[in-house]
Amino acid sequence: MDMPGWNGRLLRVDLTKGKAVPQEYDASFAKTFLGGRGFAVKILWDETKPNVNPLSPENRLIFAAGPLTAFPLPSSGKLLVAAKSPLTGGYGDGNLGTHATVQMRRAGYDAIVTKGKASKPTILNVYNDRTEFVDARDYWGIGSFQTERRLKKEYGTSVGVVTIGQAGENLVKFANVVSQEGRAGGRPGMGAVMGSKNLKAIVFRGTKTIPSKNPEAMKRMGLEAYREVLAKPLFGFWKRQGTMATLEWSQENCVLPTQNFQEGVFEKADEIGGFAMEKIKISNRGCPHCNMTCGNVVEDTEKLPSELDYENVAMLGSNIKIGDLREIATLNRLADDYGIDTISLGNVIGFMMEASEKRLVDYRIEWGDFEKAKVLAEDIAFKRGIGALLAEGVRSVSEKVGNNTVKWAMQIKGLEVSGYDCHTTPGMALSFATCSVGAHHKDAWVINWEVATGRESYGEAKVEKVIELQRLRGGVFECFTTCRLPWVEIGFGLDWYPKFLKAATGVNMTMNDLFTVADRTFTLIRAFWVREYATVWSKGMDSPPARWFDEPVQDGPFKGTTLNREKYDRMLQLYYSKRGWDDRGIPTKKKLKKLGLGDVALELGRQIKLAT
Ligand code: PTT
Ligand code: SF4
Repeated sequence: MDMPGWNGRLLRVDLTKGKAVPQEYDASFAKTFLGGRGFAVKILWDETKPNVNPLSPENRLIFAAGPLTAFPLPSSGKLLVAAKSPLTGGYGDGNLGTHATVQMRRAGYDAIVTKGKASKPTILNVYNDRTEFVDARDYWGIGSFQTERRLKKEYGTSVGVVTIGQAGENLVKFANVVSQEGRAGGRPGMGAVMGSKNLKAIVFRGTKTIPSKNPEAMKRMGLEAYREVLAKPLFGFWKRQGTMATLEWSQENCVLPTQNFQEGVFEKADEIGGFAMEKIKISNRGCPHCNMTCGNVVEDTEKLPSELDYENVAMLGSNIKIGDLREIATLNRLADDYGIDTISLGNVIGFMMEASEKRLVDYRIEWGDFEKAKVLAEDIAFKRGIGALLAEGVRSVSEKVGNNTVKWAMQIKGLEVSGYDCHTTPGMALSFATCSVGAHHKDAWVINWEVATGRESYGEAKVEKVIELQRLRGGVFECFTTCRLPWVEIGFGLDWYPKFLKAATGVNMTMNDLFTVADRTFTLIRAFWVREYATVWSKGMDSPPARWFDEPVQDGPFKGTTLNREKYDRMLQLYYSKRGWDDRGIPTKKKLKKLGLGDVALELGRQIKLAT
C-alpha cells in the first residue's frame, strides 16, 4: 500500500507452525479503521469464530499501532494489545506505553497478529524483515523485569520488549502484558492469552524510517506541539504528581473506592495521595516520545523502585484499606513483575477481605493486612491455594462463594470495576457499564465533568457527554494509539490531531470523520460482545453492581445515598437510542449499515434477531 503514515503491513505470526509472514493491507482498511483498536476489532471479528475458547490456539492476540504512533509527536509511544478476553468472554484490549511500539513501526509493521500455540515457551524476535522464534524455556518462570533485562543484555538496550510475567504463564485471567518494568496493559487477561500461546515475549528492533506524507510539516508541527505542551500552566504540577493528583480529588469528592467500594472516602487518604507520594518520589519515568513523563517512581518497603499511578494506589490502597504508600508500592511492584492487573488484584483482594469479615469463606484476611495481601498476590500469580480461585476474577469467585455475594462482586461483564465509587455518580456508572471492555474508566472518564456540573442528574446532557468521551478517548485516541493524557490532563488542543494525520498520511479527516471511525469501532466491538453472548444477551449486561443501588454509603457528606435503579434504566435506554441500538443494547440493522457494517448485520442477524 502506498500510503505514508501507515506502513501498510501487518506481521502474521503462526506460533503452531513457527512461521511469520508479512501481509499488506489496503488503503480502504486503513481509512475505515484507522489503526490500533479499529484494526484489532476488525481482525478479531473476521477471524475468531463465535464461542472460541480465549485460551485456545484459535484466539488471536494482536499488538497494534496507529498512523501517528512512534512519530516524534507528543506522547505517541503507545501500543494496543487485544484479544478475545478469557476474563470476560467478550472483546478485550489494553494500552501500554513502550519502546516496542516504536521499534515495531520502524521494523515496518503497524501490527502483529498472532495465532496458534508454540510447542514450547518461545520468544518472537522481530528485526526489520527478519523474524525468528527463539527457545524461551530458560525464561519461563521468571518475572517480567528480569525477562526484559536479560533480553536487553542479549539483543541490545535499544530493543523494545513486551513480555508476560508468571501470571500470564499460569493463565491468571487478569494477567496483563508488561514493558519497561512498570508499563502494563491489557487488563482483561491479555497476558493470559499470550501465556496460552507459549509466547513469553516479543523483542522488536527496527531501523527503517516510518514514511510520512510531509516530513517537513511533521518536524515543524512536532516541535510546535512539544512547545505547546511545555507552556501549559498545568505542566509543572503534572510532572510532579501525574495521575496521583486524582487521589486527593477523589477523596474530596467522595468517590475514592474504599473497603471494596462500600464507601467513597478513606480516613488515610492524605497518607497515600499525590503530596505524600512527592515526599518519597525518587524519579520520573515515561513512555517514548513523551515530554510530560508521568511515571512516579518511589521506593517500596524493600527499597526497590515501583511506579505509581492513581488506579494502582486507589485499588491496592483505599479499596483494601492499606494506608501506607510504601506498602502499596510493594504490592504494585509485585503486580508489575508478575504481570497482574493492579485494578483487578485490588478488587479480588477487597472481595476476599469482605468475605472473610462476613465469615463467608474459611480463609481469614483483615482489612488493611499488607503481609497477607502480599501473600495473596503471589498465590494468585502462581495459582496456589485460594489464589487459584481468585485468579479466575471476582465474577467467578462470587459465583463460587454464593450467598448473594454477586451483589457486591464489583464487576461489569466480568471485568473488575476500576478506581471510582459510583454510589453518587450515575454518569460514571453508565460509563463503566457501557465501556467496550467491561468496567473500565478508559473510554469515558466522565466523573470530573459530572461532579462539576451536577452529580445528581440522570439527564440527557450526561448521556451525551458519555458518548462524546467514548468517541474521543475510546475511539480517536485508541485508534490513533497515542496517549490521551496531554489532552485530558493539561489541555493540549484536540485540533492538532487532524493536522497531524494530514501531515503524516495526506488524508484529510475532520473531527466528525474521526468520530464516525470511532462509532464504527465501538459498534463493531458491541457486535462482538453480542455475538459471543447471543443466547443470554440482555440489557442486564450493562448494569452496574447491585451494591451501588442497594447499599447506601455510611460515611461522608453523601451518607445514605445510592444510585436510583429506575432512573439509571431510563438513562441507559436513552443512551441506547442515541447510539442507534435497540432496547436490549444491540445495534440495529440501520445503524450497522450506516456505519458501513452491512456484512456484520448479516452475520449477527443469523445469531440473534436484529431490530430494523
Ligand atoms: C489501564 C489501567 C490503568 S489506567 C492503570 S493506572 W491509569 C493500571 N496500571 C497498571 C500498572 O501500572 N501495572 C499493572 N500491573 N497493572 C495495571 N493496571 C491498570 O491498568 C498508563 C497511563 C495511564 S495510568 C492512563 S490512566 C492512561 N491510559 C491510556 C489508555 O488507556 N489509552 C491511551 N491511548 N492513552 C493512555 N494514557 C495513559 O497511560 P489497560 P502505561 Mg495501561 C504500571 O493498561 O489495560 O489499558 O488499563 O499503560 O504505559 O502503564 O500508562 O491512572
Ligand atoms: Fe506515558 Fe504519561 Fe507520557 Fe502518557 S503522559 S505518554 S502515560 S508518560
